[in-house]
Amino acid sequence: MSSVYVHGLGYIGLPTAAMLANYGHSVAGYDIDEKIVHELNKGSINVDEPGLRAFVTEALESGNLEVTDSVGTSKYHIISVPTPFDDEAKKADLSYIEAAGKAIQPHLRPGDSVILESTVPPGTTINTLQPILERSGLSAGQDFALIHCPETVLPGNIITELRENDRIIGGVNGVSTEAAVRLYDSFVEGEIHTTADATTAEFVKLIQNTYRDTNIALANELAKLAQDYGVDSREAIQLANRHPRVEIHQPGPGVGGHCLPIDPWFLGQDSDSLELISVARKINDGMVDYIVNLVESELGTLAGKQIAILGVAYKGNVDDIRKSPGLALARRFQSGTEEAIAAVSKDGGESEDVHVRLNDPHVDDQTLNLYSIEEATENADVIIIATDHKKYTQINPEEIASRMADDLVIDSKAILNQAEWNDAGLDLVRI
Ligand code: SAJ
Repeated sequence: MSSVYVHGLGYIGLPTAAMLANYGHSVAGYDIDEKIVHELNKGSINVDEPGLRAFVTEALESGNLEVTDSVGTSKYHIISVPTPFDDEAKKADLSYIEAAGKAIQPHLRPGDSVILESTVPPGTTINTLQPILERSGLSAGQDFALIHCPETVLPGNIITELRENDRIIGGVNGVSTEAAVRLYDSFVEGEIHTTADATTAEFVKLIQNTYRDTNIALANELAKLAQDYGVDSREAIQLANRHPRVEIHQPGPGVGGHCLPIDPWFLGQDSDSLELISVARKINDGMVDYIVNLVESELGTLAGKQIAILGVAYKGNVDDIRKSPGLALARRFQSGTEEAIAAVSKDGGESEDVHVRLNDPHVDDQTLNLYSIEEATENADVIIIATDHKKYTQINPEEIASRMADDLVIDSKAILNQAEWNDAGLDLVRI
């Protein structure tokens, strides 16, 4: 069994470090954030993911996983640090990868392997990481192995997917690829696929998420078309998907998280060929406006209305609020639509604020003013389901109906039972 350093103990690095340790490797988990290291050493886990606490505890208690605030020598170095996105410039911030490379470089020895798992624009492994590591005087592919092996796990199902998903491994040469295959082979139960170079592996990761984002944009456009024709988009998509070669995704309030809304831009960062993909991004981001306009047309005006948004996590049953459609909706409502403001000014009245109350049973974020479901829906003119949390399917529509000031419910994730909510006297509109 090998010694492995995992650089970055977030959503991917922490479960990866624990997985390797639980498969017998001697693992050092390193993070630049001393608080994370300190808390982990006390047994407190910084990532909310089903089963992860027990999994990490097992790794720590076995003695195979050590969490440390310094970098040392190791046969393998896995880099799983964030690649933040500069929204204005539409560019990846590679500073964490550069910092990881600089931290590894003085400890690099002949025969070692460096594996980049972070999602990056094509070419990052050879153009950004390789030159930094080669400052050691060692040559990538000759003296040390350099590989890109993208992570593909779904938040909410990380431990299972780490083990069961196929992996794509692209080294800077065959020797590099083989070195990484030996490590991943020790715990991956899915198939391991190799590519001739690191850039292909980077590209593959990005097109997986881009496929999903673009497909969701298609679903969102179809949902709007369906509404124009009085068709239930969910039923139509379900029926269309009965065809053996059709797999349309689900419409919703937009695409959140740190992957799907960002990776398409990484793909286009050093190319002029992004067309369909950037339009898809616009369609998905535009779902927030679509919902605001829908609510406004149903209620007549937004002025003075009370709006309950259920769900600020970017997707169901997780606590992650990065690029949350629910929060984007709240911001959009609070800024008011131009039409609403114009209508109010035309009447000569004062612009009345829109009141938004947020609820999310999975999110515990001190920066957000969150309400219980009861508080959020009290006197609400409209309820918007923005996240498909399982808990929302258990809400009693009768109770909700007795609390609301009006009867509009927008179910943007199609999780509520249409008949039951209509029977409770509520006007349920699905996206
Ligand atoms: N969404 C829809 N309609 C759908 C599916 C998803 O609107 O039919 C929305 C979700 O509500 C959410 C967003 O898309 O707001 C993203 O959710 P997701 O579950 O599609 O994906 P992520 O971001 O949680 O994880 C993705 C996964 N990629 C793919 O499925 C191709 C995961 O496997 C990757 O490892 C992860 O990105 C990553 O780290 O890149």
